[in-house]
Amino acid sequence: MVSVDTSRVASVGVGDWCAVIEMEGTEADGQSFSLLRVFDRRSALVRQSSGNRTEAQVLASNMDAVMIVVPLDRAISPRQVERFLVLAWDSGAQPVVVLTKADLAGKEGPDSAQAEVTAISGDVPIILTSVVTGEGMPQVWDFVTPGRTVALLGTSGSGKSSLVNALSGTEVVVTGSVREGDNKGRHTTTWRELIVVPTGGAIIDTPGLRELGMWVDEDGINAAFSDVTDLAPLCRFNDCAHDSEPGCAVQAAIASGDLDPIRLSSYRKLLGEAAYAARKNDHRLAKEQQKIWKQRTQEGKSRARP
Ligand SMILES: Nc1nc2c(ncn2[C@@H]2O[C@H](COP(=O)(O)OP(=O)(O)OP(=O)(O)O)[C@@H](O)[C@H]2O)c(=O)[nH]1
Ligand SMILES: [Mg+2]
Ligand SMILES: [Zn+2]
Repeated sequence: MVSVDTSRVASVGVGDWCAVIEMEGTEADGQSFSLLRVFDRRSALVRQSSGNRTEAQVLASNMDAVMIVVPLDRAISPRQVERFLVLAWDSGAQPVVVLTKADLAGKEGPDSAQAEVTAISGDVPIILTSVVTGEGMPQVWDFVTPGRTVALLGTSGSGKSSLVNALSGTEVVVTGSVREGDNKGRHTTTWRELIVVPTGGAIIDTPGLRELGMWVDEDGINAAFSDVTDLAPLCRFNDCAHDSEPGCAVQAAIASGDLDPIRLSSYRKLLGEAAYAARKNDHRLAKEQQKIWKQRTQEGKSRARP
């Protein structure tokens, strides 16, 4: 038995690098450690906690890549994949999309799924896999080379734990069946776990996420929507809102069919959500906003005066 006393640090999560000290003679049947320090994270997957909406929850940290696991046994939800991509970009690690269950996708399925995902993921690598046929597994291995850590992100039943087992060559984590009818998972994995796989790397398996509160700053969203943000510098006005301003490159791309208008509305929606979360959770920011609104109201009033 190994026991760890975490009372000295504020928070510690899967993937964190820590300094520990071995305690003597405290555990009769094993080793006992006291956690002294959690080192700064070089990347972190953070979401708004679902239970307590005012708290950020670190799902995994210090990973090199985040694999967004998208199953092909059900329809793809582009808006959900977009959210996963924002979270992955925001983490500071490299995003990768892994399409799973290629064996269940039928003949045309993989190609159309790849096209659908590419439309929202841009240059992010996409790997088509099946743990049944072994397809795509070498490409997954390439991301889990010695010393590298990969975190898996996706809905329940998407095949995250199955990937871990396929990489390990044995059943190291439990997998579950999906419900008939909607192919949804049953939340088989209930905790986050780091598993060292035979390739020498490590994988962080996570429970399927039901909802994804945005706890990200604008940078993560801008990176995930580079198809929109790359166009902004081409707009005639620096502060273009991409509505009906003359010379708007974003609206021009929509008119020519180069940009799906849904991408612009998703981008705005997520920015709005992130700003809302920040306002709600960051008191200092809230105060600043109040000041700005007050100032604006006063300006409005003075402008209204004759
Ligand atoms: N046919 C087929 N089934 C797969 C594949 N990958 C996973 N599955 C099945 O999909 C179901 C769900 O897989 P899991 O690996 O438990 O999914 P998960 O993402 O870990 O789910 P949670 O732990 O609930 O978040 C299981 O019945 C797996 O056997 C695949 O490549 N092909
Ligand atoms: Mg699982
Ligand atoms: Zn514009």
